[in-house]
Amino acid sequence: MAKIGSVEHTKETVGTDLQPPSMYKVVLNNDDYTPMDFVVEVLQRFFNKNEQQATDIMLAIHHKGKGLCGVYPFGIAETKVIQVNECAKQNQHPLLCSLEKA
Ligand code: TYC
Repeated sequence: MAKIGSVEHTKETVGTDLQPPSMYKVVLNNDDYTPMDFVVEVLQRFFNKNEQQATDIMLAIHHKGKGLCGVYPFGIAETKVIQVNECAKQNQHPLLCSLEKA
C-alpha cells in the first residue's frame, strides 16, 4: 500500500508503528552497606538530579526500601541499570539498580 521509511505497509499496518515506546522505571534498592554519599553521587551522575533531589531520593530509599530514579524507554533504562551496577561493583558497594515496567 505505502512505503514509509524502509517498511512496506498494508492497510492494516499503517499507523501501528506510531505507538509511543513502552516506558520502564529505574529503581534503586536499599542495602545496609552502601554509603549514603555514594548513592547521592550516583543519583546526580546518572539521573541528573541536583544535590537536594538526590539527597531526598536517597533518604526515601533508605527508609522505604527502594525508590524511583527515573522513567525511560527500554534501551535507555537498561543502559542506566548496567552503568549504575558496574559503578557500584567497581567501588565495591552492594548497591543494586533494577528495572520495572512503568
Ligand atoms: N542504607 C544505606 C546506609 O545506611 C544507604 C543507602 C541508601 C543504600 C539508598 C542504598 O539505594 C540505597 N548506609
